[in-house]
Amino acid sequence: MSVKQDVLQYFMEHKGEYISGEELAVGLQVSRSAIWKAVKNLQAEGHEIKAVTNKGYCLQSSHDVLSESGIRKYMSEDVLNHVKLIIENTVDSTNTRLKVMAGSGAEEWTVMVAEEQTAGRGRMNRSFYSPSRTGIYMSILFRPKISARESLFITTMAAVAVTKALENILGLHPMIKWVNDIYLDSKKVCGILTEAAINVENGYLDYAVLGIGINVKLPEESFPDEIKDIAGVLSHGGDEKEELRCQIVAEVLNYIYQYYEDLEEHSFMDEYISHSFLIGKKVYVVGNEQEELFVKGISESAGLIVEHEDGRVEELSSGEVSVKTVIAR
Ligand code: BT5
Repeated sequence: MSVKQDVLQYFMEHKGEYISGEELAVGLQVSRSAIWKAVKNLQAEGHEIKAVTNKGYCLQSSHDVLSESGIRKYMSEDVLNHVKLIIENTVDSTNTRLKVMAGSGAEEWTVMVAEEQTAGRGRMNRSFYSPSRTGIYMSILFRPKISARESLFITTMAAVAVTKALENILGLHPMIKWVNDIYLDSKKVCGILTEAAINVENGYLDYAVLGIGINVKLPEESFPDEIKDIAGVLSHGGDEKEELRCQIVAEVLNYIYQYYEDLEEHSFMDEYISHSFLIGKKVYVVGNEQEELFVKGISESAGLIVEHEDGRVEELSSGEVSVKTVIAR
């Protein structure tokens, strides 16, 4: 661990107490100036650390900052060794930023996490509301040797990773709404957007940028009218877990790393299907609200298997259609 991480750890163990620079230096066996530098860096990351003459430093009790040291603490060894983590305060869109970086040769496993997005994007030019400090907006750069068709499995892999991470950390039971949304209590708490560039010479991807947006807490001003009936959050405050957002980012990366290793095996598809929100429900295709379709299942190629009113069974491809659940009408 770095001095910065050690100092943060020490603060966490003595939360609310004043600790002198000297005590820290002796306790961690580093120089006073190293402590001073670490504290400055932690403050710059957004940790609220109060410094009072003759008393020392004190980590204020409530903080949930997305920091590199906070996230790294919860990463598996493999992820720690591979990820290049970039933390930003405000960006237009982490996907947009990472796509630009990908075009200039950024390495696989470059990960950008932001506190806020001013132009967060969903599929088909829809927007993703990304207010400051209450959500997680993260993107990961991959350079897999797969075809465009296979890139769909980056999205399904991520959906399972988010679901498993939320189960592990918060004991929640989120469901996956085909193909890229995560639902909790019938509200959307997470959206996933995978964007890719194809190498036209060999038909493989040049890169893929996987973007994940999660509503962790209710935004200060609540959700805007357009989405207030759709959007949900993971936590309604109260007894909140320490460093919740950092833990979620790290755990999502831990699962993605594991699944990505055998992306072509689609080993996560069983979990994807067993967490399906739509199977057994009635849906309609956006743009054709007249016909109700019954969802029979999800195929191995991640298509939605639906039964038409006349009994005809069809497999819908996520690239072509969006579906919505039928609310009793
Ligand atoms: C998505 O698209 O849900 C994909 C969202 C991906 C967001 C991440 S954040 C990091 C990375 N950087 C980006 O710029 N994007 C990615 P889609 O399935 O098309 O859903 C979009 C629709 O979800 C909108 O039209 C709204 O109806 C709804 N929506 C928008 N913001 C939401 C929010 N915060 N929570 C829940 N629903 C939302």
